[in-house]
Amino acid sequence: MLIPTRFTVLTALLVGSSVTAFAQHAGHTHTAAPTPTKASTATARTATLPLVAHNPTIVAVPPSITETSAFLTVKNTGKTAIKLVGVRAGIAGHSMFMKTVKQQNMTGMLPAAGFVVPAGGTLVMKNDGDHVMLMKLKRALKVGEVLPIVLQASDGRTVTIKATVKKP
Ligand SMILES: [Cu+2]
Repeated sequence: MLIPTRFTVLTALLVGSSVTAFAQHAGHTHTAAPTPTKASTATARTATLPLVAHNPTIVAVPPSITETSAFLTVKNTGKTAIKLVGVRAGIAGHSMFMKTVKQQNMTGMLPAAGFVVPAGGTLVMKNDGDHVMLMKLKRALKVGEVLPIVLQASDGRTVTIKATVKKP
């Protein structure tokens, strides 16, 4: 997949970066392994995806930074594969899936159309792999607060994940 030339993350994030091929962002700098916590998968309306989230985390960023990333592991407890095609969060004006790409000595991110969670399997979203980008944050994040992130599948089903803001 080619990087759209007018992709805003690129122009916003390449300032001050020595990497020119890919987007980079502050949310990717964390290396600490988060401790597992009990995950909540929230409110069923009509069709809730059979996804159980583990350790859903939104990376804390300073108030001057208006975008961050979110990481979590989701287990598909259903009998069919789930294709995640959308993500949204009330805290962010724009949310999207991204994947980490390594090329030669450069690491960066590219937009991802979606991720598949195999039946009975897990999808790991982490700082150096697939992840969620939360852009155009509407206010400063507070460490420890819990914010909902909605994942949507290709069949329209959704699940709301409650993610905790944590320092990198
Ligand atoms: Cu990213």
